[in-house]
Amino acid sequence: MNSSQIRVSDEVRSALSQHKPVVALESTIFSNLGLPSPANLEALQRCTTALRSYGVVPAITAVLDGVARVGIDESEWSLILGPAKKVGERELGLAIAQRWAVGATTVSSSLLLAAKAGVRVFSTGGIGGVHRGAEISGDISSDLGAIAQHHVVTVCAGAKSFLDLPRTLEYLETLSVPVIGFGCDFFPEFTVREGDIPIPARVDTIEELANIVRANDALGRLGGLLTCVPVPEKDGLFKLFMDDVTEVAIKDATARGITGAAVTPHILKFIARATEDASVRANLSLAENNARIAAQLAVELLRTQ
Ligand code: PSU
Ligand code: MN
Repeated sequence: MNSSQIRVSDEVRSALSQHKPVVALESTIFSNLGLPSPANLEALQRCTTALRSYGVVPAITAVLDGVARVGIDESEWSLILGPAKKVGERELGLAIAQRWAVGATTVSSSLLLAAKAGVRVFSTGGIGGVHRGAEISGDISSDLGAIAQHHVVTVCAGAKSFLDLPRTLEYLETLSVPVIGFGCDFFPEFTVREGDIPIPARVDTIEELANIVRANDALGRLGGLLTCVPVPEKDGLFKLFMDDVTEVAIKDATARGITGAAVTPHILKFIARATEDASVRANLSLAENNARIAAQLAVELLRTQ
C-alpha cells in the first residue's frame, strides 16, 4: 500500500508480512501538543522499549512532509518531538494534500492508518470523549467515532477527567463499542486510578481480553473495541485533588475563549503546571503501562489465530 501519500516503514511492513506482532502508537502525545519536553522523549522511549521487550514492533503514526506514515524510525524521532499541527482523522487528507511538514496524529487518525496497514492493536494515553457542556458546545471528540469504525483494539487509561465521563460512556454504548476494564470495575480517569462510574465489563487476564476480540471477529463485527487500564498505583493522582484542579483548568479555558481542537492541549498544559508535573509523571507511567498490555494482547492474538 505504499504510495506518495501513505508509507509503511520497512520494519513494520516486514513484521506484518511475517505475522510478527505490531502495535500502533499516536504521535500527538509525543509532540508539543501532548507532553512538555523532555517528558515527550521519555514517553516515546518508554513506550517503544515496553513494546520491544515483548518482541513487538512499534508503529508510530504521523504525517511527515505530506506523507502519512506508519512506523517512524528512531532517526526521524526528532521530527515528531518538536512543534506539530494536530491531525485528527478529518485532517489526514488535508495534511497530505497540503504537504504539512509535521502532522501529529491523534487517536482517530492513528486508528485509520493502523487499520489500513493491517495493525490490530493501538496503544495510547487517554482517549478524547464528550466534553463537559457538550450539550451547548457540541464538542465530542472524533476519537469515539473512529474507535467504533475501525477494526482495531484501542488500549487506554480511560478518558481525561476534564471530559464528561458518564456521557462519554453513553456515547460509546450508542456507537456499540465494547468497553472492557482491564483489572478494574470502574472507568479509569486517566491520571486517576479510581473512577466512580461502573465499567460495562471486566477482564483480569490477557487471554480473557483476546477471547473477547476473537468472539467479536467471529461475529464479523468490523469496528473497534476499547480496553481501559488504570494508571499504575504508585503514579496515580488523588481523585478529589484532580477534580478540583480540573474544574479550575476548565474555567480558565472557558475564560480565555479557547474552543475546538485547542481545548485538549490547553487543559493538559494547565493541569501539568498546577500539579507541578505530577500529572506528567502519571501520564508517562500510564502510557508505558498501556503499551505493555497492548503488546501482550498483540502477541496473544497472533498465538491463537
Ligand atoms: N490525552 C492526552 N494527551 C493527548 C491527547 C489526549 O493525555 O495528547 C490527544 C490525543 O491525541 C487524542 C486527542 O486523540 O488529544 C483528542 O483531541 P480532541 O479532544 O480535540 O478530539
Ligand atoms: Mn473537540
